[in-house]
Amino acid sequence: MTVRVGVIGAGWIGKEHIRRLTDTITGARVTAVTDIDAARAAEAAPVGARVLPDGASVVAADDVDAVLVTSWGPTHAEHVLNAIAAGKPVFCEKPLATTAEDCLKIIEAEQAHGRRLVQVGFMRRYDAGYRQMKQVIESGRIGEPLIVHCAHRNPTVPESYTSAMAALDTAVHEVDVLRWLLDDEIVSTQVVTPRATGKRFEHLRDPQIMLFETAKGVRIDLEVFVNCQYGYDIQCEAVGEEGLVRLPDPAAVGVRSAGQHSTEVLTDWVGRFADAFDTEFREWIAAVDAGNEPTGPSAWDGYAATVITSATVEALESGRVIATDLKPRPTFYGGIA
Ligand code: NAD
Ligand code: ISE
Repeated sequence: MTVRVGVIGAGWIGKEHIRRLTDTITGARVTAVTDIDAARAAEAAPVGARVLPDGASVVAADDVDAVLVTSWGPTHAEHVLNAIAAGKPVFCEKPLATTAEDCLKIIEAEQAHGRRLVQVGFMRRYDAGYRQMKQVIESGRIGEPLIVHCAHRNPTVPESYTSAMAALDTAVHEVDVLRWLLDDEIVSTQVVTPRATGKRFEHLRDPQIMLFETAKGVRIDLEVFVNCQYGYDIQCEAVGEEGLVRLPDPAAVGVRSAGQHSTEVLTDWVGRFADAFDTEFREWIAAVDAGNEPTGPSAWDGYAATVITSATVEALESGRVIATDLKPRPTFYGGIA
């Protein structure tokens, strides 16, 4: 069967995912697209797809089996709740919702429905390097993890990017992937700010060093540096009792030329995680097609990420260590991973 997908939000990543569902993944077809900018929706809609006036009409459409939400974060909760009410599987780009209250409404609605319908777009869980790291940690080869060192660097960000977005928009990926990698929960968060780079818009705190503590006592340091200039660079190294495991850099040829040996550094997340996005959608479409619950990041993971990143913003603004204060995890959502 072909899964017929309706897309809400035809901006940067909406277009990327429409292209992916149309040209890369088998078993899916985009049948409806909407955007508050109708011209953008028309431009992004593949041949044969209808342009609909709003998210509610996409969710309700008879030729839409599953919904993809790629609109702005503050609009996600409304679309996800509509999809749950219609009993349709919904893939929501991160964040699930911008407030803990809205995430909890989604969690309640999904539990009332009785089975999982929601998957959140934390694609790093589908990256081959992170998956290998998880296998090594679970095999026990490095012993119990004790410390994780991470860096999340973007070359530049636009003037609209705020200091809070370092946690809410950027570090949110590490928050999710580390909870999954360690099978552990983040219980406190703190931010320290080194000397600010001169290559930033004046209002922005950049770089930031985030310090997380997990329930098992693992300490995580994460450098978020969104004006690093040189490229898009994701680093992660877990140190255990008997060894360490490090995220591989993307494969790149070594070039020897003009007296130098060099390898390329990628410049954006689109290229760095292209394979992860493909795998993420392949697995999601396969689950929808088989009538199974999604196996990827759940509404609970989306809730946890929103609570932890919001606490990190509070930590930045107050200079204090902030407890993350998550609600007890419902059995409906199983274990951390
Ligand atoms: P964007 O601004 O390029 O696109 C968003 C689009 O949504 C715009 O075209 C806007 O007109 C439309 N829109 C907004 N509200 C709408 C609504 N209620 N109904 C229909 N359309 C609506 O933004 P983007 O970079 O594509 O980001 C979109 C989402 O994807 C964000 O939540 C962002 O955090 C997430 N994102 C995830 C990743 C990742 O690595 N997984 C990367 C980039 C963006
Ligand atoms: C963006 O929204 C993403 O999700 C990217 O993966 C991240 O690297 C970037 O910092 C965010 O702004």
